[in-house]
Formats: sequence, structure tokens, C-alpha cells
Amino acid sequence: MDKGSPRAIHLRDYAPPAWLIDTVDLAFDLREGATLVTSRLGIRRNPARAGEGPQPLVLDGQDMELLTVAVDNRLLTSDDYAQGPESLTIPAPAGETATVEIVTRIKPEENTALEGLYKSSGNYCTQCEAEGFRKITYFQDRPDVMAKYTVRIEAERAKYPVLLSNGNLVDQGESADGRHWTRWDDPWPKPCYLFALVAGKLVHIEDHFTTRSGRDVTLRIYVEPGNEDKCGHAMESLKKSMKWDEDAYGLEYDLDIFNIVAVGDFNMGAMENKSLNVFNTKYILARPDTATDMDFLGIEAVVAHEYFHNWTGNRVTCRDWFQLSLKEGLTVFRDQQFSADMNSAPVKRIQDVQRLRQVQFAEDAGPTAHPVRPESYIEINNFYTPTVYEKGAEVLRMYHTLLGAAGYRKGIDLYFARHDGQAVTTDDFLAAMRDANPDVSVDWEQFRRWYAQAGTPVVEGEGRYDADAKTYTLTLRQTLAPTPGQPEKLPMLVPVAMGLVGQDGQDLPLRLAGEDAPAATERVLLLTEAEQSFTFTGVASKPVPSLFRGFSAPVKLRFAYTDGDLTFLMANDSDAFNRWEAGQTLAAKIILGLVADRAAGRDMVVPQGFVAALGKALDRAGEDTSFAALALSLPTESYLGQLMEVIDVDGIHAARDLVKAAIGRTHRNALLKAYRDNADTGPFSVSPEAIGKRSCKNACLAYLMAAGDEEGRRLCLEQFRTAAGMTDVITALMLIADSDMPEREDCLAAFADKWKGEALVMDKWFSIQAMASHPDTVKRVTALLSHPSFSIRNPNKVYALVGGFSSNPVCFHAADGSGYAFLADRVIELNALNPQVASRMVKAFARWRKYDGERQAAAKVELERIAHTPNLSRDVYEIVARSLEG
Ligand code: B3K
Ligand code: ZN
Repeated sequence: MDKGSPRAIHLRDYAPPAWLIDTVDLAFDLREGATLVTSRLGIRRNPARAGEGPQPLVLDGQDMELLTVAVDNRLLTSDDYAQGPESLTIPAPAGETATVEIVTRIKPEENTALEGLYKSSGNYCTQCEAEGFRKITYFQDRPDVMAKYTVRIEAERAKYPVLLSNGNLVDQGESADGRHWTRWDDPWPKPCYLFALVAGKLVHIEDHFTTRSGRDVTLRIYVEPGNEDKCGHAMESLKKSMKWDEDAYGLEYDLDIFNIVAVGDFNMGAMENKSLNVFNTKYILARPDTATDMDFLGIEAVVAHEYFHNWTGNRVTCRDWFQLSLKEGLTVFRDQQFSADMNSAPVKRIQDVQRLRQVQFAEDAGPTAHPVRPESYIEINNFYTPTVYEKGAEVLRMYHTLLGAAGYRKGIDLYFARHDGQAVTTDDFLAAMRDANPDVSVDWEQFRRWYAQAGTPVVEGEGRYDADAKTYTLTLRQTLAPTPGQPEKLPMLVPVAMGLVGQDGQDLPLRLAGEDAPAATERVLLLTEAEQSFTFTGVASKPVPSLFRGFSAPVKLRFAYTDGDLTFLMANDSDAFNRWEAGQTLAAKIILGLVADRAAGRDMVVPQGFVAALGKALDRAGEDTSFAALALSLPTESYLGQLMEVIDVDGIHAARDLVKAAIGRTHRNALLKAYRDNADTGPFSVSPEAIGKRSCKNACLAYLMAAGDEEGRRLCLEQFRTAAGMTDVITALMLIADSDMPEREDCLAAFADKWKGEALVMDKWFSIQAMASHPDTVKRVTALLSHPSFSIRNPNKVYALVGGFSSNPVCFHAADGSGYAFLADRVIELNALNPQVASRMVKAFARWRKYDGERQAAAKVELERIAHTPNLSRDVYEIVARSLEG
């Protein structure tokens, strides 16, 4: 352990800080080899802890050299204070207020963890969330300490012409020896995790946005020289976000300047530092020839997400890190709403649910399952999870569903009216939602369980039609399996948005027994008991229920549908999400049936009825191409694995491939036609129509390739060689790399040769090879570690190659354990360099118990090897320990 023994922090131990810090005045003297940081803190006794007598000032700090400490201008000697490995304790100052000045020396050049102050491509930048500020200076590094900051940055002008921090630039000047400085003043109190500094040789593009009250905001995006031509989409996305937040939430920007800096070495996507967002280049840089449609959409979403944090996170922040979903769940929900408004809402919803199921459901079903508001952690960086983010966003969506758009907005308005400028909890948020909607009858204590109970509820059900009484009774049962630390669970409050589809395909009026209100055709039932029945009256003929429309709750539905019901819903449900869902449910049923046949030694025969039903989606491709592409796609191997008791890696792969090939063969002509019909998308655009055409065309190409169709192969090669946009080029290359075509190696080599100068494009090249289902993949991935474009120190490269490989369902889980050994070696290597990245990678082992005995044994050996690594970081330790326990 490099940070002392791993001690868990518990929510129940929360206590307000003994001292408040009102002002922070920082001076950075940036120099190669050693940077000096002078911090002057204006502190005040916390009235919330009056009556407890004089309390010492306990500051967090690590990985730095303490030079001097002074209190009220009196220099302390080292006997006056106590320095621990991760803390500095200064005896209680006598007065109610005091000034503390601390000078530390740090070495950003040696910081490979990319947390605190570090260098990326020769430029200085910071990442302070969650606890990086304590690597810059001693401080009460906790989000409920909010202060006003001024910052002076001094550095050599030639190397670091741009010197940025939060807030407004208030002064600048020249110093001796070719050095210069700037001074920044941020008028908004903020927690230290939102502090940022950037110094480097950067260029920028500039634009302006006028807020609805008339404030002119200067918008700048800073990048390394040569990348100016790839910032346009990010800038457009920023302006759209600013406008949308005014229109949808009434929230306006609150400073005259908004800066974004894109850096190549960044542990995650981006960071919402006040007025100085720092981004991973992946979420800023895009040109049609370098970025895919998914990249463009990702940029729009992440730029919006970080911008939206200005209110949900920065103006109102978290009291402690257990409340992380207060800002993250809410902000993800907001960025999902925004992207839905900017693009196709049903497509966006389907993509969000695909992601939720793929990663969050998996997390919730394994040893690292935790509630949206966790109770304890060893390393908080491990809790920036799909549960806190994506399931957290589903909780917000449920408020929206329960309260309606207007009630939800009333709740949000009350939340800001009450808490602007404060550090609060998810309970405070719930209280605002509840208090703003006194007429809504929801048991909010029960609703609170969504924050407290981990695991994905399973809702089972069946329907009974009584032809004589003309009633339809829907019975739903909910269960929630135990998760680590939570053996017993209570029923959840589950909003079930639903309709009943009549035999003519139309939604029927919904009137529950005993109601005389006018009947709607869609409503939200509240499932609050372990088992509940709902009887609808006046139902003329036997309906097919459409449940959880729009995926109204993050649950697993197990309803007694026949194949015929599902085919009917695929064709008739008025809810687009559920039309797609019916197809997925049917596909999963068919593929898992084939997996069972294979396991039992029976031949796998793809049912023609299913192939025909999918063909109908193809017939409708012209109507809504994006939706058609989603309707055509099969559930992923990893999602199918989640549906099995013991994951049959090879069986799933073989069955899914067989189904793909059958579809490709049966619908060859229709696929070729749809491919050609959608080939021309005109001048480049990322409009939903253009994206839809490309995704539909590429879905068709994938089926043709799966069938080994000669014409399909020819079109694929042609697309790879001649397409102008990256979406088409990379899809073709991926299909070729996954095939046994003789051109495979030449195509991969040609791509690398063309794009060797573009780091983000090379990431795609690495991940395509890592994800190919070829027997030689582990060998190839090992060789690629020595490729000149690869660096283990760059998170994007690691995520592409190592992360790509660990998401390769067949090769990572190879029965001989070679994939597991490869990953363990990388985790051990990364542990010493960058614990956050190492910990992200080691999570691929978490569900090892879901595989067969041979694979379990191989995975366990590797997990234990990692566990015995000397100097194991808290980050990796926590995940490995949970995985081995769970
Ligand atoms: N708030 C940051 C994430 C920080 C992660 C720290 N390990 C990005 C975001 O969610 O917007
Ligand atoms: Zn966020």
C-alpha cells in the first residue's frame, strides 16, 4: 500500500469541518524540477461546531514537501505543528479568525497519476476532483469547504505563454528572466475540487454567447497548435448548451468568461472546474475525416454535461463524496435531456438504456455493487461509477416521471432557491422535490430507497383477460436480490409507464376498476408492494400490455410474453422504445435458446420466424433510419451473458454469429438495397438524418459481412478505401479486422500509416485490433504494447488497447487464461504509474464468478497475483478485495 493501510470512510461518520475557509490566495511559481506553491488561507471557526471548544486546524496533504507554515504572520517551527504522512495539524489558533500561510514544493513533471498538478505534452494542467488539491497544497480537501479564490501564476513566457485559472483575469505582467505572470479572481465561492490551473503553449478559438439577461460571455477553447481546425463542433455544442439550460431550466451563466482547455493525458472525459473546464482531447477534437458520428455526439454530450455542472455541481455542490450522485446523476440526466432535444429522442433513450444495461446492470449484479449513495468507500475515485452516474440519472428521470415536467421543474426551482451557494445532500434534493409538489401522493421515504438499496430490481408479471367481464388484470411482483453488505431488501417504488395494445394495434383506453375519470391510453402505475394487481375495465378484446414505456424504471422485466406477443409489439407498440425492446427481448430469447442447444450437443437452427420479423424492420428502414439501425442490431454478447447463470462465452459468440449470418443470407437483397439507398448522405453533416442513414447503411453492411457475402465484402473494402468520413472508414475497417479477409493486414497497415500523426485516430486503430475476435488477438495486443504510437502512460491509449481487449468477450475470457494474465500484467504495471487507470482496468475481473470453473480458477490466480503486488494502491486494493470477497 502506498498510502498507508486501506481504511474505509463511512457516511455515518460525517461531521462538519472545525474551521471554515473563506478566502484562498494562491501563488504558483512554476519551474522545471520544482514548483513553489504559496497558499494564504483566511479561516474562521465553524459556528456549526461552536460549543466544542478550540479545535486544531487539520489539513490534508500528500506527495509534497512542506517548506513553511505561518499563522497570523508568525512563522511556526516544526515543533509547533504535527505532520503526518497525509496530514498537517496546526494547533487551534486563538481567535475566531486567522490567516494561515503555507509554502510547499511539488514536482508536477513526476506526477504520472494525473491527479493534482501535472504535465501533459509539456503543458501544466490540474485535476483536483475528487482529492487532488491535497497534492498541490495542504488544505481541508472536502467539498463542504467553499472559499473565494485568487490565483497568481508565474512561469517562463516562451514555454508557457498561456497562464489560466478560474474566474476573471484581473492583472498580468512581466517578471525578470523572461518570466511573466497573470492574476485571476473567482468571485464565486467553490470547493477546492473545482480549482484549476493551466500553463502552456496553446492556441485558441473564440466565440461569444449573450445570455438572456444580456451578459456577453467570451467563450474560448484552447488546444495544442495544429488542432484549431477540430474545435468547431465543441464550440457549437457549448453555445447550444448555454441556450438550452436557459430555456429548459431557467439557468444562466454567471461570469464573463468560459474557457475550455483540451489535453491529451487525462484520466476521464472532462472536468467542470469553475469557468475553466479541462477536457480530454477525445471530447473536444473532431473533424469529419477524424471523428465518427458517435464521437461528434459524445462531444456534444460531454461539453453540455460539464457546462451544466456550473449550476448542478458548482453553484450547488455536494456536502461530502457520498453525495456524488447529487451532482452527477442530475447532470447526466440533464445532458441526456439535452441530447434528446438536439437529436432523436427515442434513439437517444435506447442508447442510454443500452449503456445502462451493459455497464450498470453488470456492476449492480457483481461484487462491486453499491447504492447510488454509497455508505462507505476506501478510495473515492473508485465511485465515479455507472451506478452513481447512470443509475443516478434514472433516479432523476423517475422524479420527472412521477411529478411530470412542470412538477419536476418546480422541484428544481425550489432546490436552487434553497441551496444556491451551499454544499448539500441527496436528501436535501429529495426534500425540495417533495416540498415543491405537496399535492403529489408519492411515498417519498419509499422512493428514497433508490438511493439506498443497491441491485437491479426484477419485476415479473403476467396478465389475465376475462372475456365475459371485459377486464384485464395485470399482476406484477418485484424482488431485489441481496448485494454485498445488504442481505435484506425492501420493496421499491417502481413507476410503470404503460399501455394496453388492442388487437388492431391501437392503444386502448385505460380505466382501473372503480375509477370514473376520463381514461387515458397511457398511464403510470405505481408498483409499491412486493406483489400488486391492477384490473382494467371495459377492455373489449384481449390486449398485449406494453410495460415500462420509455424504460420508466431501471428494472429487469420478466413478463410472460409469447414470441407472437413480442412480434406484435415490435410492429405495433406506439412507444418507440418498447418496439425496440420487444425485438431485443425476442432476439435474446432466440439466441439463448441456441446457446442451450449447442451446450446440449443439439444442432443450432435459427428460427425463420425471428429472421422474418427482423426483415420487417428492414422494410421500414426508409421511415426512420436511426431507429431501423437500432431495431436491426442484436443484443451484445456481454448483455446476453448477463442473462445466463453461468456465462457460456463461446456458445454466445457462436449462436450470435449464426443468427447474424442467417439474417445476412436471408435478407441479402434487401440489405444490399438498404445499403445503397442510404449510401449518399450528401455534404457532411451530423444531423440526425445523416447519422441515421450512416448507421442504417453500416448495420446492413455488418450483416452482409457476417454472411460472408462476396458483394458485401467488396462494398466493405470499397467503403474503407474511398469513404470520406471516419464513421464509414472505421466501420469498414472494424468489419474487415474481424473477418478472415486476405486484405485484413494491408488495410490495418494502410490506416496506421495514414493516421500515425493523429493520436485519437490511432486509439481507434488500437481498439479495433484489441476487440477483434481472432485467435491471435492476445498475441497481437501484446505486440502492440511496443508500437511507437502506444504509451502506457497515456490513459486514452490504455483504454483503447487494454480496455478494448478486456471488453473482448471471447479473447479476454479465453479458456487458457492468457487474456487474464495479460490484463493482470498491465494492472500491476499501471498500479505504480496511475492507480486510477489501473483500478478502471482491474474492474474487468470483477464478475469472474459468473464464468465456468476453469475460467474462474484462471481469473482467481490473477486477482491474487495482483493482490500480492507490493505497494498496491488504495484504488486497486479496494476493487480486488471486493472481487475476491464478493
Ligand atoms: N466530475 C468529473 C469527474 C471527476 C472524476 C474524478 N476521479 C467529470 C464529470 O463527471 O463531469
Ligand atoms: Zn459530471
